[in-house]
Amino acid sequence: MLPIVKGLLAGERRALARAISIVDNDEPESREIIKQIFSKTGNIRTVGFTGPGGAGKSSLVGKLIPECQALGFKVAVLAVDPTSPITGGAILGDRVRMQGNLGNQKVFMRSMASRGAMGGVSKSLRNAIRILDVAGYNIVLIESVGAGQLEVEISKVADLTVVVFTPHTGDNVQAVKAGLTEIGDIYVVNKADLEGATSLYQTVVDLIGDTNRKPAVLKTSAKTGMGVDELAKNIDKLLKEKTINYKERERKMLEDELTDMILNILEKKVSSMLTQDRKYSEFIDRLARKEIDPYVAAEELAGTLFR
Ligand SMILES: Nc1nc2c(ncn2[C@@H]2O[C@H](COP(=O)(O)OP(=O)(O)O)[C@@H](O)[C@H]2O)c(=O)[nH]1
Ligand SMILES: [Mg+2]
Repeated sequence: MLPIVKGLLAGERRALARAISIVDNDEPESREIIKQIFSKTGNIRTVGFTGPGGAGKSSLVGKLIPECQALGFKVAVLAVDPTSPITGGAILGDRVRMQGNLGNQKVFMRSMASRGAMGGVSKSLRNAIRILDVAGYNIVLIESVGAGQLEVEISKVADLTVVVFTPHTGDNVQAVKAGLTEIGDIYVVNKADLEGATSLYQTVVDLIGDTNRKPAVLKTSAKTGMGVDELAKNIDKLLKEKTINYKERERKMLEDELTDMILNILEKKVSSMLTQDRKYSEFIDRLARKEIDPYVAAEELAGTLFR
């Protein structure tokens, strides 16, 4: 067994931080670490937090940490920001710690950059979650700092997704509609201490709360703490409900992961085959001379690759 894996199983923080760096940077050792821990995984639960920047995700996660700990969870927090060159907690350092977690020794917090190939975020995250799992954590709160594709990638690895809105992020109805109506298991209108929160809450209930899925819609204030305990209870309840079918869910997640990994391998293989194939540049020449069209060129080339 690798010393770092021994450290992980013993719950050593340095081993944990190092192991997460290794998978985040996709270092060669990741493969051996995952190989040695994989059979021991499957116990941790994951909650993703998404929503516009400034909605209060970090502040809310900061307040949720002690609430989740009070419910008996051993809590870890991951912030994912592929646009930031900084790793190791700098992004989280600000808000989460400010929310009274500075002396909270039990929580593990970490930022991940996960730049690189498409699917890179999901890959690093899946492996970081496994590492936290064998290190004894049983819930991980994942904050997505970016938007769009990142939200989709995080929802692929999260058991539950919490979407956070706030009355002060521009056109609210647009924000509510913009692709976030499908992914949330819980919707939160944060900054309930500010004006406009009640009307936004009503908007969200009208647009989302009444759909077939009937997701919970809650009001919180990360500033005053109002509603945070309710949010923690809802998360706990939903995780318990989903745990009933957990093996099924895990199977689906593993299927997604396997597909991602195979596509990744094939993409690399095909790129290198193409660049080495003389026919490839011939076809490009013929395309440039307009002797053939792109459909014919692509089909013929693909045909020769997979003969
Ligand atoms: N008034 C008020 N301000 C809040 C609340 N939650 C967060 N904020 C403030 O909103 C800003 C953005 O919060 P942050 O947690 O960094 O948002 P994130 O970008 O979604 O992570 C900060 O200045 C917070 O102090 C809240 O419930 N009420
Ligand atoms: Mg944040």
